[in-house]
Amino acid sequence: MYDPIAIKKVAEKRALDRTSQMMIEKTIEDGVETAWDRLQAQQPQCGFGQLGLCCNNCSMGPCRIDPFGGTPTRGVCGATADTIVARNLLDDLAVGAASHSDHGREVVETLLHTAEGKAQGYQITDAAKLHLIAEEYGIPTEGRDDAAIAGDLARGMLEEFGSIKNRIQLVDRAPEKTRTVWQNLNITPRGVDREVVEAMHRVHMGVDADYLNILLHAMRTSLSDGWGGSMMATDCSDILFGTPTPVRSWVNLGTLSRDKVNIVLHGHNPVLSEMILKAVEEPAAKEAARAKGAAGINLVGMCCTGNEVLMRHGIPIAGTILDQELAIATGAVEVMVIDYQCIFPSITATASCYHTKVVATSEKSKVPGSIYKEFRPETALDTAREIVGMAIENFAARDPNRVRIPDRPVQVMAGFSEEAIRKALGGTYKPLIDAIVAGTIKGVVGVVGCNNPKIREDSGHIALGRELIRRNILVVETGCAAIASGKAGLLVPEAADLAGDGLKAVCKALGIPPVLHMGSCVDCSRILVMAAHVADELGVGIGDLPLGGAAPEWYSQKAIAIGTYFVSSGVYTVLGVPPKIFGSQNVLSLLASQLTGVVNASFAVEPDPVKAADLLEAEIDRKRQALGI
Ligand code: BF8
Repeated sequence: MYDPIAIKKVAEKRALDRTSQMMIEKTIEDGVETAWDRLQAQQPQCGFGQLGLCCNNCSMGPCRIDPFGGTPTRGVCGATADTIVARNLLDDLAVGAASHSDHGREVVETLLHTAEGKAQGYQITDAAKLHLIAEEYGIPTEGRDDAAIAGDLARGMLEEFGSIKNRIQLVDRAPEKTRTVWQNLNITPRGVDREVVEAMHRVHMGVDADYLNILLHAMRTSLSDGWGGSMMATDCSDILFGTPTPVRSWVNLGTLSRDKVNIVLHGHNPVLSEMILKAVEEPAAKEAARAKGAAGINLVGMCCTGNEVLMRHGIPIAGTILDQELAIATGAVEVMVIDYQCIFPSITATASCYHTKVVATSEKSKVPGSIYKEFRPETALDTAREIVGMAIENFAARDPNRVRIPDRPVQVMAGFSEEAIRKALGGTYKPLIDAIVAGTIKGVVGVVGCNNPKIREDSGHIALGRELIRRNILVVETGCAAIASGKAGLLVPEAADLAGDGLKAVCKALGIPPVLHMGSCVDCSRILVMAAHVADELGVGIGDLPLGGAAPEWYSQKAIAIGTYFVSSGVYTVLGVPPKIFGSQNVLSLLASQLTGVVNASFAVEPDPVKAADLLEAEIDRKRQALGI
């Protein structure tokens, strides 16, 4: 017999949000394993691995280096701590850059299929953005139809992946001063695939042994993601599905419905989620759901694909990466549709404790125990209808006695694309710049990234976000960080009351929240574009701006890529979870201090959110001073 008070205490320790806590309690009562239980089972975690000192790259190993200066000091091949730590970091970063960029490639391919009339259910929604980007690529637009322009643009972008040009096009969006820094360091990204392939080459035994050289390539690889693969994902998603504008919706596990068929969209690519949304909205689907005794169909998002449909359509979002098992534990999810990234391989084991069906849709991301429905642009809508039909059928299998859904979803305002922010400011960044110069707003910090069961869910994001806005620092967010802020009520204009007087006045005047939801993780590219516009208006580089970045609860390789392209672009970035680099003093001091002399930004590691806010504010002050404001 469980002790309800003890269970409550465990839940409170694991998560900040009450709805997540309620479902953690249910997982314990139901005997369902979660990431927190698995983290506990892994204790103590490998100390060599945590320091980055374990090398498992080849079969002369695995090797490890004594972190206390004893032996062994080298792996079997002769690699030192510096080499091993730097190589492991590049390896992780390349995985992250590849994940964002491969997602980007699929969106670009869908644009191409759409242009060629081969994609079922897709269309060009934002023709104005299509024209603007086509012009950047030097593609003629005058007198041509959108399909022809889109075809040329998609082909031009696909060429960027295996480019032979030595420089990707979207780099031109960066301010000249920032581009010059990259040129001088020889880290201007050449092609998205090229940088990742070269990273894989460099980490092979007997190739790059110079930690500095390895880290420079890590920076270049990250830039090919931020200003390449991710930026293309954002741009082409906007062209296909619309550029987000402010929209109201709801967030947390309370968005699941007691009397409707619940479908959870989990993963990253809007190419999938947009079609499921279309299929759900068809009258025939609604009718079929009613015929099965349901009050309708309730579509909710999870993780970044949830952010995509929240941003563009106001579809409610159930939660972050750590909420995926908790959503199933409500006992009310008929189908969880997955594509890729941040999907626990154990999700089907969780689903098997209830009636939930997990439907995998990507050929590159299959999960044992799931039902596989391959999603291809040519047959997308048919497949989406089939998946929705499966969910409706499964409603009858729901056991009402095992259903528990938390009350009270929280309202959010999302949809702050770079274009929407500029529009809210009256078409130019001048009002924001004026407010920054006047000190009404001290600076801007991008709080991004994941949840990690090592940190009480959402607590890092929320404490940091609140601390920053209190100090008159505008916060822009993506990914799970933005979802966390939504749950805590920071994504509504009324949250301006929690901000310092200056930021509060600006938010009230514009009717915007002090924490702006800018989208999914690939949409960190929106933050780069916003920074580039502001820098251009001031005639400086991004590294000169009073900006900061933070990933208080990060876990993924993608977050390493994001953090590194932030820093490489000139944005000082504070991590709340230590990266696996503490085994090399040289790597540490390069990333945490020496980089400042080169890109005017560096990394810091600070798990305490208030101290992290201190660091970010100090950096903002340093940059304000240098700008003479
Ligand atoms: O790409 S923030 S846990 S869901 S990796 Fe994953 Fe991290 Fe969430 Fe989105 Ni991003």
